[in-house]
Amino acid sequence: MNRIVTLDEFIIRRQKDFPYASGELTGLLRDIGVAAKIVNREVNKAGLVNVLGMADRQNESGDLVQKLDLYANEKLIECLQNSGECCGIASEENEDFMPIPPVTGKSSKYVVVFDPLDGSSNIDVNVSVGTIFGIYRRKSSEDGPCMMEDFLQKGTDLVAAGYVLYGTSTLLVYTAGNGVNAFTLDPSIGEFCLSHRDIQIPARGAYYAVNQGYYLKFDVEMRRYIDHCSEMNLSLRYIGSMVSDIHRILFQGGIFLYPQTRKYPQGKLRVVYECNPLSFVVEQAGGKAIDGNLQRILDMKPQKLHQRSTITIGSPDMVDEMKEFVQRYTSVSTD
Ligand code: P6P
Repeated sequence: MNRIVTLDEFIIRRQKDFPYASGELTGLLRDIGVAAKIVNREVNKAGLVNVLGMADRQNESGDLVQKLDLYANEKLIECLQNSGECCGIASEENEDFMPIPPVTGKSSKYVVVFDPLDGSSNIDVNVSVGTIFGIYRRKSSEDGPCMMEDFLQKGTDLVAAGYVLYGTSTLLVYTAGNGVNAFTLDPSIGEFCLSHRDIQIPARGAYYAVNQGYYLKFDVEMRRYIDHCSEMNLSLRYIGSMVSDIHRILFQGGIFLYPQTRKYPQGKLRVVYECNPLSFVVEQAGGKAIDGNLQRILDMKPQKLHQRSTITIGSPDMVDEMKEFVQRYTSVSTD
């Protein structure tokens, strides 16, 4: 039987791979792991809490019932604030970024971005949701508080990124730029344990993920590509939770698309909180991620904190094929 390797042990062991690591990144990843355990506890009883909350607006401990994504947001902020391992936070739930004053007098060199509970509309119907996070080295001077420039960095500048999937089991998947590893929460010991080492996304897969309901709203070349997926007998798997859809593709191969629509002419998904962290993970596993202009997502320089983008992400051969398909169709239609 393989020896259990906990997330903490793995992170600390990997820290030795970075001779100049100060332990701050290790501390940050551990803080996110703690927050994930706390959120997981509430997600697992959310249906119950929602029912109790709807009955008398209070849960069993007498606290006002909070929407779960606000709860997750608060817990992540709390865990990151108390440790002092980062000097700033930007959350999809908050309009602006939050400077974090030094806890022990020393200023941290990292900032953290996250979507505390992606796909939270699925909670009420017991479908998987997830937390997405990314960690950047600050660019502003360590003499003062973090600045907006620290959060508007390209995805290529990410130091670490990952997600927590609250599904049939709870997984934490992350990369620090040297491969992707997954840890499954063992509730009996309250630890994330290494369960999938050095994940490699299949070059192609049997699934495509897109909101088929928007088919008639997509540009014609995107509709033709989606027709091509059907002609290739791919199976459509789309549950409205990006973390869950990407997780399936990371493990089994496939392609996820969120093209532009009239409602979301720039695309719906957020560059800082969703596209960049998940694209970093997928690229580290051998996959690809491009935007509607067929440009690499990670090369994009965000101009605003809540900037949105179109995205095609997944197996490398399928993303390349989609790119060629769209280029060929666009060139033919503009000739
Ligand atoms: P639509 C959830 O709200 C989310 O941000 C992603 O997790 C998900 O992939 C997407 O939006 C679903 O959007 O427009 O298909 O419902």
